[in-house]
Amino acid sequence: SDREFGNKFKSEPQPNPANANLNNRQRVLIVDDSLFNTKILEQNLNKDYDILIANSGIRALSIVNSSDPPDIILLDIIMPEMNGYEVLKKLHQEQRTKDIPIIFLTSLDQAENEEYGLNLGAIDYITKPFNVAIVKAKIKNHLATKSYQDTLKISTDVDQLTNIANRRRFDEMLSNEIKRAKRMNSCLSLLMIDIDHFKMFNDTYGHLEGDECLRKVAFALKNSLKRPADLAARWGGEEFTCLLPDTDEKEAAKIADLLRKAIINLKIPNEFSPVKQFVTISVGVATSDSANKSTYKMLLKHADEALYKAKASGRNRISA
Ligand code: GH3
Ligand code: MG
Ligand code: MG
Ligand code: MG
Repeated sequence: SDREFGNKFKSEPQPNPANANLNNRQRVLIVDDSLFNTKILEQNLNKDYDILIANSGIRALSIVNSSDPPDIILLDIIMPEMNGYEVLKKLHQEQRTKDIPIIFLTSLDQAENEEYGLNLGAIDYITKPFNVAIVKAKIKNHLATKSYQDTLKISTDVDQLTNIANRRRFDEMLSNEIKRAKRMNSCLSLLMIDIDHFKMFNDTYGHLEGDECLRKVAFALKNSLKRPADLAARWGGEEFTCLLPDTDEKEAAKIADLLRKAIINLKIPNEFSPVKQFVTISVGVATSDSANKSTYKMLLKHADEALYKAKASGRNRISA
């Protein structure tokens, strides 16, 4: 129940994205140039879903791109300016919108139209005149599949304990960003972050407090990164990484120091720590600059070595 969910994640500053939709109604976008059709559909669906309406393909694209994408789209085909096939193609070109299930709802009742629509990637194809009960049942089934897929996607990309990106997600992003940095001739920085004397923290306060500390640190790291392209991830254990595209070493060192301060400012007691009375981190900085390109392995190795230096020279500091 919601109550259990609330207790389990009580200390969690943000809801688990896997469950984020529990209280929110799913959103259905209806795209049809006929006001009569949109009205009928809206009246029959608005008890169960939040309804968005677009009376043209262009309008549909602007709705999808200006807010959170809907969970499913009912899409007419024959419309002025841009037909439904074109709308689907555009949505499938973008990472952000390519997984929204689309059901064609159309008066084109020829087999070749249906075959074409399904081959373009529509999840279903319903011809007009439609039976409202069947449309409803199909939407319900497709939405169930979609939310199952969303849950799976989150569990492959998100670390269970801390709710930030996991190692798999980080590896994927790092490979992409290395390619992009080469293509664009830009810098790419990577931070390797390790909590200082965390074994002592666990020994003093117990593993449950340890887990709580990891969640707080993860949340603070993620929140301290201000640009949407930056990524904070849990590398494993008490180690975290940040990926900073288009960031040179000087700038990366600045960000690393901001993160270091953000963690001290959490004021999580670690009273026997030789470093400070609070939980602290050490950070290793590695940069692949536009002149001196690095590979995946080189960046990680450099960041690791820098982290080791930060540890050896006293902890609660950054090193490049
Ligand atoms: P250093 O300053 O050199 O990094 O010392 P440290 O004690 O942090 O390093 P060490 O690698 O010896 O200890 C890491 C500790 O992190 C040991 C392990 O029990 C703890 N740890 C790793 N993963 C988790 C976790 O998921 N939850 C909790 N509570 N502790 C964890
Ligand atoms: Mg039409
Ligand atoms: Mg460690
Ligand atoms: Mg450590």
